[in-house]
Amino acid sequence: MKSTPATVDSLVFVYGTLKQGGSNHHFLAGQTRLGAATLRPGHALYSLGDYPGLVTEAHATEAVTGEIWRVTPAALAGLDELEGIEEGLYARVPAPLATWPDALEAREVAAVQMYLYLGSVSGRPRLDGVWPT
Ligand code: PCA
Repeated sequence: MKSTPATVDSLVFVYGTLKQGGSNHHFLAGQTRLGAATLRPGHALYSLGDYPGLVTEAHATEAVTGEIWRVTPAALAGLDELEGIEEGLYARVPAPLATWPDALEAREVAAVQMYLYLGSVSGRPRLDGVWPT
């Protein structure tokens, strides 16, 4: 599945290896960190080994934590490649935020996206909404 190519900068909520201090953070080199954020309930984070997977889970009550970044179209393309969007490993979808940085305008909050894991998390360790960096 192909995602729509961006022509302007995008806002991305990162919760895993892309976070500051994370193993894939260099993919965000030169991009702008706007601050910390949390997701609304209904999402759960699982460890898949070297990286986490975020899935929707109706009854999950924990707040998954992450960071909001403003990224160029070129950087976004690199992230999509890393996350295996075309292979269907993750999908880039709207991020339903519970809290966000002050720097974000209301209309920007609605535009934030995140990488949702599309594989199975059966038997994987469930984290409490935080991927350690
Ligand atoms: N990288 C993306 C999704 C999972 C991962 O490890 C992120 O940090 O948001």
